[in-house]
Amino acid sequence: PSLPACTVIFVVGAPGTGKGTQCQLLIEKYPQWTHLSAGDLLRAERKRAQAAQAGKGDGGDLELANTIEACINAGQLVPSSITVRLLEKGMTTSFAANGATHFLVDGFPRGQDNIDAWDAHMTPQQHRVVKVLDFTCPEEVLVGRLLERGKSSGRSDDNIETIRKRFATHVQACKPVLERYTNDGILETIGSDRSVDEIFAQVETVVMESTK
Ligand code: UP5
Ligand code: MG
Repeated sequence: PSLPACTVIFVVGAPGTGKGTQCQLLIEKYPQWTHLSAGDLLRAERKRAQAAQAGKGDGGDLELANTIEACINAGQLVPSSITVRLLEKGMTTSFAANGATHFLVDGFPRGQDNIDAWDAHMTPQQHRVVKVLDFTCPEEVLVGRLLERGKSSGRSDDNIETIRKRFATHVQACKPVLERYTNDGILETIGSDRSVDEIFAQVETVVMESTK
């Protein structure tokens, strides 16, 4: 089935600012929201295609998997067409499975090219972006969090070299995103050098206000 009118909140900010953590807390408390992490979708797509190549999965495109792998390991952005396709598929699948119409899109958009691809594929009527949460935190705090997580995350980009590249990409690409949604009047900056609970109290308030 095609998607009805949906409500979208983008959750952006540097690596390690707690995008995933806060989205997870929000969906636990408010099950009408669905969490779609662009990074998780890309990692799942990579895995699916790699498994298919090894003869275990249900099909997949090795070239696609290699592109995703190379970009993630270099801390660079995956081509927008791939990411937007996965997000659209994620929304459609969630709607078909459980009627989901409220989406927290985590880790996207990360640059002008992402915005352009979203605007080209999605219609404002059907995919209404009501808020953009921008998490901010000093980089040295984030490096500490990511190195700690890297001990157990299994993520190929949680090492100091790639972490540095992820920050460089973020700094270089994020400006037009913040400008665009500031102009649209929907940007909310959320200081993330605080406890998870303190941040969540603000996130929760903003999300509730924006969907009243
Ligand atoms: N933690 C969380 N909150 C804390 C707090 N308040 N105090 C102390 N610790 C806190 O948190 C990170 C760690 O910090 C965890 O251990 C957590 O417990 C702790 P998390 O919630 O995971 O932060 P998050 O912001 O989600 O960090 P993540 O590493 O996922 O952010 P990235 O933006 O780097 O990762 P993402 O998965 O979005 O993207 C990965 C790569 O995919 C990108 O580099 C890029 O190559 C590619 N990508 C695209 O190309 N396009 C996209 O649109 C998306 C991704
Ligand atoms: Mg994340």
